[in-house]
Amino acid sequence: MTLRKDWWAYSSGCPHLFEASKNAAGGRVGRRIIICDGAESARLWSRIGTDELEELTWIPREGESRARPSGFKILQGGLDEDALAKLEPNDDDEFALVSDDGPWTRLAVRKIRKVDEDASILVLSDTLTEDDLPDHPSLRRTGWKTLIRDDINEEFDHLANLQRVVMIRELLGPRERIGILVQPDPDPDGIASAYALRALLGRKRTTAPLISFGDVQRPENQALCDAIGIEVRVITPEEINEFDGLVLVDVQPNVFGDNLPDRLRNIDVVIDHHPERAGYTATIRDIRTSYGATSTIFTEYLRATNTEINPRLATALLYGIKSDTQYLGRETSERDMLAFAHLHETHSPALLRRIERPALPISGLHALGRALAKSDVRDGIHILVLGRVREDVIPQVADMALQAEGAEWAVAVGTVGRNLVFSVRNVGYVRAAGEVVKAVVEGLGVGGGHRSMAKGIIPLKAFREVYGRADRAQVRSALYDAFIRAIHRSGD
Ligand SMILES: [Mn+2]
Repeated sequence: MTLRKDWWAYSSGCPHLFEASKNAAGGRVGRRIIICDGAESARLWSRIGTDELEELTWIPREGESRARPSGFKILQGGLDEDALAKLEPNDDDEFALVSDDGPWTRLAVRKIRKVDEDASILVLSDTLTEDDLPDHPSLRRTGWKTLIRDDINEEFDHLANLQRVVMIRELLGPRERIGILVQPDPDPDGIASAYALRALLGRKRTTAPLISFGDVQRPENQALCDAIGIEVRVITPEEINEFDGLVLVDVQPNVFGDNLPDRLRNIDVVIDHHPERAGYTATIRDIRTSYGATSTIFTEYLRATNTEINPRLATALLYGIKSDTQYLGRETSERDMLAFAHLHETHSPALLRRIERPALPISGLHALGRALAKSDVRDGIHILVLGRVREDVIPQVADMALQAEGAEWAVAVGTVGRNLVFSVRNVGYVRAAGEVVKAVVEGLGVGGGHRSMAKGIIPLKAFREVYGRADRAQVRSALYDAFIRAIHRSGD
């Protein structure tokens, strides 16, 4: 039996290590160069307080006392490229201009661009609007007198994300056909992220198709594609050469095996949250291992660029975060929470329901009816024996079975092909479901999972060899005994 790494999960997640943050928005390397247009704005800024790697400068207005606002240095030479060049800005540095003065701000942007053409610039102003400001791709504006330190940091995070998107757009803009590659049998996080990238690039499926080496298989992932209207095109490794732009989303090339085609060793962009892998080059890489979902990165991109997030896109990304983090439970960062909250405002609950509750076949409901007639909860274990059913019915029944009064464990078991397949759920504060299932199938089949959800497969043949028959009563009592033993097994 060959199994994918997360084959047991119902809501398909992608397990990955939880590492320290080291990315554009998190582990800052550059300085922030703050330039205030006079003593008043400088004083207001010093009240907000200063952060690491912030260089505070001000330029006195005409006739203004040159008394130094605390923490500030005067920008010697005024608003001039020589003065700015003395600050020795490098590529990682970011600028902030604090001013309500239109001509001053426009001049400042021009001068900064002379020193660093692609500079990231945050304009903090309560009176100036976007129309008052010069066109510059990496420029953001926000009001500021009501801001506190956290808001300022958030604005700089937006600015860093904006800069990323500007680079990606610059790189991919001239390309004719861009392939957005997700993993084989892509999960919701990959699908939603790829869909968001296309929105960010302002492209259509003809010039930026979502591509994969393997079809979308799970019913709930297919439901996502159907509900949102997303097409994932399955291609062969040779067809990858038809694209003059290649972006990998929620995946890195190592996933595709050891004998990679050249095109997959040299890609244009990778955006992912799995641990960084070697063995390939990418012109732009944005890998944030502290994030619970790639969808969170894309939500930040969309926000930073003020790109409209319509209800369909919001629903797809929200579902991507929800399924990769198991509803903000597992490996979730504050970033995931913030993105989730932002998406929640615009998502469509009706669409989300359609995705999360895939249609059950009537035959599956009949099997459920028969199983319910015989069900009871003993020692906190609720077992439903379904007989022969479509495989996707089993995890849905397990979800439901945990609602039985007194149940700490729910087990739904069905016959699929020549196997007994069972899904397990628990209330979370008991022994980990994955460990228990491993113990239950020991010597009989395969199994594994998370803390609160797991799956096991036992070939009917193996079951009969041990228990004689494989009728419903026997399956129920054998599983019950095995679960009791596994749950109460001492030690590990
Ligand atoms: Mn993911």
